[in-house]
Amino acid sequence: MAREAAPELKTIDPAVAEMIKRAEELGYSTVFSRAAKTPPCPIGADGACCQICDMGPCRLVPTKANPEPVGVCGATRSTVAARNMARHIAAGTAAHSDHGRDLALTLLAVSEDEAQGYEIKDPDKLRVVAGYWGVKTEGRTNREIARDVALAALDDFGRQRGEIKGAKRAPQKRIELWKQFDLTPRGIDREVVDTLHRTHMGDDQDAEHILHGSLRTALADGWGGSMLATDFSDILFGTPSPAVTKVNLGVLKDDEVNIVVHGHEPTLSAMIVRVSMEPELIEYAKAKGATGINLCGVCCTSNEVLMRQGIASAGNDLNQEMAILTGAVETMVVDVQCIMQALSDLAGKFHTQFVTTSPKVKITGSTHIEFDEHHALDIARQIVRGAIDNYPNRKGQVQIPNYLHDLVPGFSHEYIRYMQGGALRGSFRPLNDAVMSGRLRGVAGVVGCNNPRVTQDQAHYEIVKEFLKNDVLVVQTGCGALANAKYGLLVGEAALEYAGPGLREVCEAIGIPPVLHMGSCVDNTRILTVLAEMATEGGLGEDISDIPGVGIAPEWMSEKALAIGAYFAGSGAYVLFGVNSPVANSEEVEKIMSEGWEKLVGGKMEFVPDPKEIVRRSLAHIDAKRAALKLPAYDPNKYGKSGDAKMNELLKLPLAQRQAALYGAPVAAE
Ligand code: MSK
Repeated sequence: MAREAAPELKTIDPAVAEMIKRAEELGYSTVFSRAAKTPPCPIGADGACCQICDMGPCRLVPTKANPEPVGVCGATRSTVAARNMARHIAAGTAAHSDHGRDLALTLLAVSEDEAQGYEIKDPDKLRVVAGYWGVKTEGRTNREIARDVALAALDDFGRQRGEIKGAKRAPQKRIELWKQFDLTPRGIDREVVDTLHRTHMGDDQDAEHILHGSLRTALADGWGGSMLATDFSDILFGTPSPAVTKVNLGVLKDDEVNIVVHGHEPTLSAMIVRVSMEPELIEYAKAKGATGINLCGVCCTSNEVLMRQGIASAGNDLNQEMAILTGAVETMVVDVQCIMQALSDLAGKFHTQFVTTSPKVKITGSTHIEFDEHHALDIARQIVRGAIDNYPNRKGQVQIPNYLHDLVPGFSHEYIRYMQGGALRGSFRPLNDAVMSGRLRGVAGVVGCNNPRVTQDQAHYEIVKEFLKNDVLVVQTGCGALANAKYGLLVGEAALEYAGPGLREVCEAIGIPPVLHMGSCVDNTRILTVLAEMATEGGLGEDISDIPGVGIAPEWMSEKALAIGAYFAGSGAYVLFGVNSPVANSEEVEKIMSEGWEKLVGGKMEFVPDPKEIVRRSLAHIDAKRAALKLPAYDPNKYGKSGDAKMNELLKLPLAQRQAALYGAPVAAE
């Protein structure tokens, strides 16, 4: 299928639109202009290109004369599409899991008192997590426990025999199903290597078998590397709970030293947050003519400090260049993943210092200040001081788009449990009851990236609004969460404006937004945990595949998104991807990932470019799951007559009628 170069309408974000215009006026390129100039390769886009050996690359594009082309070795379209997909999933799993490994190493360093500035922020979570890893807690110090937990986690990466520990956190029925079909991940690194090996030239050539292996690799991400990344981040930096903060380019300040953190890891960014509040550094900034230090983020490093420290966000993935285009960013500090190479060149056109920090990531033209957890505070101070020194170097006019919105991030699964009954009686019972009664039609996770091949944020926004109207409670992570935060969907008031009557009652009763921000893209594991809790709570079947719910990545672009989609499918969820199908060249592969996986594991993965069709299929799936559970069919008119909605109606009545409605009779005046 031919793909568009880029949409006419590049974004629905007015702040980004303003910066695109500025870039055009200045003659600078952006991701949008490059997307327009560089149409996607029609062969690669459909998964039709095989590059795994030097007899090719082979282009397996069917023609009238040759409807079933094969590669030089005889590889079919299905083998090639499946192999490409499996390699994407392995790369996504590697990225997430290596992030998890770094956090395990930081936890180990903290336990040995070798990590400058770090501490165990959530000892309660440490003890809960210790239970998952079989580490004894009684009579032991936090450090002793942390050491054993970190070492146990590191063992899971290199495990050669047995199973990863995280897989035991799935519902029992799922654990048995994985065992039956040989899908339980063994070691995290082992599964990545297994996929890379089996997709080497001359190995696995059965599309179904290749994809089966990739499913196990993806599960090693979801229930392994990503899950421990989330857990260890919470232990080290605090388990998120709701707080009000702000999002979009308007968070930049024209009279302060602006530092933007970008990438994925919380390790260095948490230290930058800390030192940017140090009085000596604030005084130093004032001495350079600024009124203070303004820290904000983009992408998922932003999500990490947004949900824990309430640090404002300059936006999602396609906002990264836009922040620099304001001319107001002194320093952009990046760690790993989703960092565009173009940032380096663009930063050079302004005064912005572009700082890479990961030992794995150097970008030509950047300043490299390598991060090392043993000297984290010193490194953070060096970066902040450098930004302050750069403040007097601003060139040209600063132009900060005046757009920003409140949001409420921080809905960890622990908080979601707590908000349904408090510290002592917290459970997932009220959520399950709301779905069972039909007050909530179902639940949806809308996650993932931006992609300039489609209008920025539009699919995220349109799909989520439709879900809310249809009483579907939405949880979001990553750039999807930041997208809808920009348009005001992640605040309590959004329930009044966008939610259907049943969902609105739930939001009013608990006091939550209709869209819950659950963290960064590695934190999709929090959604897995919620689904596992719902499945074991009772009333919605016994497995994740029974729950009336869906997962959507409407504007995906990253290999990590494919790994996430595959681990949700392997856990029993129906997952829909927008934009395009990277396996479009093989109907057989599309069928294996949808019908085949559904038969095998109860979950499936489909690629559906049209957002309206995504909503239609999602609601049909939710209703079918409701019917299978013998729950009442969803009725949009059944609820909405209680709570604030009811009070608002009553307030319109004359006093006597209102009292009669409330108390059965008018109340006599004293
Ligand atoms: S940052 S992986 S663009 S969500 Fe996590 Fe955003 Fe996707 Fe990167």
